[in-house]
Parts: sequence; structure tokens; C-alpha cells
Amino acid sequence: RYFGAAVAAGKLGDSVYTGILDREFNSVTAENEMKWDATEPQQNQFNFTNADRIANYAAANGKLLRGHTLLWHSQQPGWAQALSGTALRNAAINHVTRVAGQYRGRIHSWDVVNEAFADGTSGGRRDSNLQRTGNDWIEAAFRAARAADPAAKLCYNDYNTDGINAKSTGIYTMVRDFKARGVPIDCVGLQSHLTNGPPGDYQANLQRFANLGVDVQITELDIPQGSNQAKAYAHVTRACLAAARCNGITAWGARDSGYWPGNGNPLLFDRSGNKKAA
Ligand code: G2I
Repeated sequence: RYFGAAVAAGKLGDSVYTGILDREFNSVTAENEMKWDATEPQQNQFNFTNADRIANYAAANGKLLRGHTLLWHSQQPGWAQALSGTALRNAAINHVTRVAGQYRGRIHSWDVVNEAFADGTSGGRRDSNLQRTGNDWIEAAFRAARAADPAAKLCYNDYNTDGINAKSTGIYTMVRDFKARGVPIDCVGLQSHLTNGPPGDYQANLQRFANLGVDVQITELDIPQGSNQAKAYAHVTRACLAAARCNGITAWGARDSGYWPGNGNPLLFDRSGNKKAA
């Protein structure tokens, strides 16, 4: 099992920050640097400068590297936002192929698709330009990622899916269908931005995904400071440890300063870099 933090390339020169990473975490995730707008700012013109800074940091310091994220409705470059239909589908698959190919053999797990399900009670897909290219865009992305980097675990990642609800059940149904039809998927990421702490059925939800034959990873954990922060972090950690297929936890940052969007003090180390009770 790994324990990771989302990192920003711009902070890798800060020795207090890298001190925490070096000492406390054995995995890192790029907070923004591997997203579509960062890696392919113009169509077919790839820029891996900042993503490489994180990948190289991970390699030089013996950390696993999570890839975040290949396809998402948000943080798309302007040129992709302007495409639709077959042109967008082809561009999206090319993006997956090229970025997963660039990091072939170096990524522990990829968030191949991020946040593609709708909030609320529908249990269905979120409307987006990618969704409008056809319902099979997610499986097409997973197949392309597998071909480009056969060793990486391929994850579907989303938020508000931490308990058993319509959205997490929609994802559960998709994963079950993918497994039945041989669509390559290895893991489900529960982002776990737990504004109100973990729901009572957190562990049961984690376990039901594991029972489908996929790994479960907690991918963006943060819990606002308050009387129960330490207890809530412990609850999440115990739930992961209790499920054989929960193979990693990533916190959405290392310390409270620099946390996006800046408030809540939801991380494990305070603004000075000291350990909190959590
Ligand atoms: O809770 C936020 C996360 C939800 N799940 C997917 C994650 O990818 C997402 O991460 C956040 C980053 O932590 C932010 O850093 O995604 C935001 C964008 O949706 C990131 O914010 C962006 C700002 O919106 C931009 O204005 C800014 O230029 O960060 C950019 C780079 O600092």
C-alpha cells in the first residue's frame, strides 16, 4: 500500500515542503501538471515540462507516481473545448495515447477518466462535450490507455462517491459492466473530499467496489479542520486498511498552506509544516 500527496511542480523548490514529502509519503500525484490543458496546450503540441518535474522528482526520490488525469470535462485546453463529435473523440483518444505513452512504465495508477458521472439522484453520466461524443467514450479511453501503458493500473476517479448513493451506484454499475465485457479497468478512485467527514457506509462502499474485482484507491483526501478531523482521518485510514483491495491513500496536498482553494486547513501538516493530530 502507498501513502501519497498531491504536489505542485512550483513547490518542489521549497525545502520544508519537500522535507515533508521525503519523510512522510511514498507516492505523489500531480495536482495540475498532467491535466489536458497543461500537457497539450495546442492540438498535437505536447508540453511535459512541468509534468516531468514531478515525474523526475518521484523517480529521484523513490516515490510511486499517480497520473492525474487523462480525460476530464474541466481544465481542457481551449482548442479541445471548441471541438465536438468525431473530431473531439479522435483528439481525446490521441491525447490518452500520447500522454500515457509518454509516461509508459513510470505510472503506478492513472486516473484515465475523472468526474464523468452526474451529481444528484440520476446515477447517470454528466453532460459534457466528451459525453456528447457517445456513451462509449469512457471505455474507448480505457482501451487506449491500456494499449499505451500496459503496466499502469487504470482507474475511474470521482467525488461525492464516498458513500453508497445514486452516483456511486452508477459508477459501480459501469465498472461491473466493464469487467463483464472485458473493458480494461483496474481501480476506482474515491476522491474523498470529506467536507463533513466520512459517511457511515464509507467502508461498505469501498468494499463493494473491491468485490467487483478492482482495486480501490482514496485519491484526493482532505477533511476540514474541526473537532473531528483527527478522528475522521483515522476512520478513513482504518476503512482502507480493512479492505484487502484498498491499495493506497493520497491526500490532496501535503500541508495546509497552498491548499486549493486556500481555506479549511484540511491536510495533515499545518502551515509551518508541523504534524497535526490527524
Ligand atoms: O478539489 C479540487 C479537485 C477535484 N477533483 C479533481 C482535481 O483535479 C481537483 O483539483 C483542483 C486543483 O487542486 C486546483 O489547483 O483542480 C482545480 C481546477 O479545477 C485546480 O485549480 C486551478 C485553478 O482553477 C486555476 O485558476 C489555476 O490556474 O489551479 C490552477 C493552477 O494553479
